[in-house]
Amino acid sequence: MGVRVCFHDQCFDGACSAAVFARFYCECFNPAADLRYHGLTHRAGQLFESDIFDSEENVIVDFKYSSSDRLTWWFDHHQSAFLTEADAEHFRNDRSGKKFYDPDFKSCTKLIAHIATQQFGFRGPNLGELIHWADIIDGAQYPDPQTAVEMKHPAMQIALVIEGTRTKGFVADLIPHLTSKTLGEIAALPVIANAFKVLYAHHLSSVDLIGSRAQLGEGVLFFDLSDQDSEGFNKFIPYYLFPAAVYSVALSHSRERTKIAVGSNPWNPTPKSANLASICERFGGGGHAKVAAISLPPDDLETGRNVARQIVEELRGYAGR
Ligand SMILES: [Mn+2]
Repeated sequence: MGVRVCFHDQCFDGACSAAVFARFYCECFNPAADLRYHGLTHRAGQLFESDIFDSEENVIVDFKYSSSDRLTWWFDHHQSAFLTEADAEHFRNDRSGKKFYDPDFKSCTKLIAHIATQQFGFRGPNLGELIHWADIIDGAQYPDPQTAVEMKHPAMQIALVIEGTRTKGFVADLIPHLTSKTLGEIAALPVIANAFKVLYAHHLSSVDLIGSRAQLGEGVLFFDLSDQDSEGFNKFIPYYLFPAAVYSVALSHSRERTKIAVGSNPWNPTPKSANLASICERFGGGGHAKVAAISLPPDDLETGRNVARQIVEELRGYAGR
């Protein structure tokens, strides 16, 4: 019996969702199922290749809905789970009892475990650690900035490798390990440990760089990395280095865009009344109330600097209140 499990690629929660679904399916439906994993990424135009749902069971976890009649299982928790209103309508009319959506869950991994346990009697021994960490990482629910930035826990090391490895099929090949090993055992696999070493060294250099560039004034941290071609940095570094920061504004630049990333410090108890999404929307960006961003064309670096400066000024008004 072929089971095609499509999951959100290069995402710790996506990989863990596929692993928990696999365990659920084997325990509750068919222990001899032939599971094949396929990573999905967001891209312009057609989201799913036409021949992707080619098995007896076709599953999507932690990724957008498809109205294909070949799709047999679906789990997601993203705010934007439906590409069109027609897809949302198709989902609302589904009577299969095998498609589930709940945006209140911090991780799709926990959503699958919850539904499988409540509705199908799934027991899933030894999956607690995986579910716990998927929920922390995907929901950014770290107890402190050290956990997020020092990456001492195996879950954080695996997550860095999953997010930072571009090799096609890499995460799909990792999922059988996630179904059967502890996170400590997986982090110790040479394929993970070696990749982690390289990515962690890069991470440490961005910690140093942000530390040397950032300026904190009236609760707002600003740093400019636009000369670096390094758009990707761990977004908790600012608060790890500067616990007194309430808000952070970062300017970065890559071949694709000039970016202004605006965030707030989840560990600083100062009340945060600024809505960062609304602020960024005024400059053509968007996001969430607590973290948002603006992307400009790569050539608009001067505009980017200006916008960043204006936002820093505005946030100083909020942080001081
Ligand atoms: Mn997710």
